[in-house]
Amino acid sequence: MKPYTVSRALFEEALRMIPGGVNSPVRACRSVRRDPVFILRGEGPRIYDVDGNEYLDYVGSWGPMILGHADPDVVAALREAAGRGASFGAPTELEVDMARLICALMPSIESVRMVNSGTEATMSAVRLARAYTGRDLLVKFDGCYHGHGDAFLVRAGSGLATLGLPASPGVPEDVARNTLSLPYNDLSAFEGLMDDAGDRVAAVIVEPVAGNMGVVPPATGFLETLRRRTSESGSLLIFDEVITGFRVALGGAQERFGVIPDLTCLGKILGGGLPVGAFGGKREIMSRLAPEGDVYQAGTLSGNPLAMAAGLCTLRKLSARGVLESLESESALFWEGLRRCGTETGIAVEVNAVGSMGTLFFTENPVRNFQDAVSCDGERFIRYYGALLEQGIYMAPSPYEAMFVSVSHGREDLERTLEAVRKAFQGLR
Ligand code: KE4
Repeated sequence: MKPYTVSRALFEEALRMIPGGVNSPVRACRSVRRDPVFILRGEGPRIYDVDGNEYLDYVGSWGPMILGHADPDVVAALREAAGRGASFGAPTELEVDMARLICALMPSIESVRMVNSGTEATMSAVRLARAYTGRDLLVKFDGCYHGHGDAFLVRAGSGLATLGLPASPGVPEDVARNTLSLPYNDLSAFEGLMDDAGDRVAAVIVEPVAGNMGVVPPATGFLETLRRRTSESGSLLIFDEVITGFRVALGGAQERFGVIPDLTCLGKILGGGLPVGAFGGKREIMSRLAPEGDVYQAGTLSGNPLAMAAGLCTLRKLSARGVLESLESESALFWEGLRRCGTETGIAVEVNAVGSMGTLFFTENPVRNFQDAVSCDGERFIRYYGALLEQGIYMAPSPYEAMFVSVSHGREDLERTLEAVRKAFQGLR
């Protein structure tokens, strides 16, 4: 790799004006003890840093870039929309097109509201659930991350887990006390809580496939039990599909696993790389939202034409015959290849994956919840991360994130990555 001269100079200047030098904590690469590289551009599965280094990218902007970077059709759609004006603060046809497409792809969504981030989607969905049920308690699961809204910063995953922050200062006690967090996949803990307090629970929010403690699939019966007990208790089930939506199936995890939530939160892929989020569900619930109802939620740039144009183009390309199926089968070969790298080099690894999202854990035990994830070998991850980066493979700088295969990753890209992983593992022995 070429020296990171320009990245280092930019980071030094950024540190003087931006907290931690980054606009989102996990980008700072602190947990892997490196300074971040600054990215100049991307194309397909590749990104290029400001020092002229090339990388195969498995972060994909943390999920949105499922088609790969600078997809020509998405760029053309963006150019065309930008030429007509970036934002009007008034309804546009693109928003109707997007609502129609979301409702068609996810039939549990009869009505949907666009917002500008996954965090806005989840915090709005919880406010709506509390209003609709007249209850306050929120149930989440350890290691799941639903954005940085106050209600969610309790034993959360992603950046909080990466930085070892169990919660966050600034969240008032009387907010945190209304959020109960249980071990993911722990049916007895959940059943016990619902036995004791189910009639006070406004909503249960879950990543139907966890992606923020590393990837952890739902155990058999987990989602079904959440569905059954929330229905019985009059609580709402909220699927946070910000990562899984349009990835693990066009209709998200709810299509893949056949469990239907009351509300769904979306983001990432939905905007094709532009700032976007959405939440939706049964019309009876959504009709409580202003201006139809009395639950307030708003946003200057919600449904803005640029994000709609990029998102519509992305979803339409994903919906083309065979695209997701091919991504799924290529990804399955890749995850199997990662497991084989461990076997061939004698490095104990577990690879959890659903569709094109997956995580490699340095452990010889299954990883079924947050406690399992934090028990993995963090030092090995740090050495693995650095060895891959030096070989031009760009992974998430945290063991508590997903890696994403995109439509643009070719078989030879994946093979090259496996070769680099094999070399990295040899250096770990
Ligand atoms: P945003 O507010 O960052 O758009 O979305 C929050 C969010 C909600 N729900 C889930 C399941 C999510 O994964 C996220 C955000 N994901 C992280 C990475 N796993 C964003 C990366 C970052 O914080 O920089």
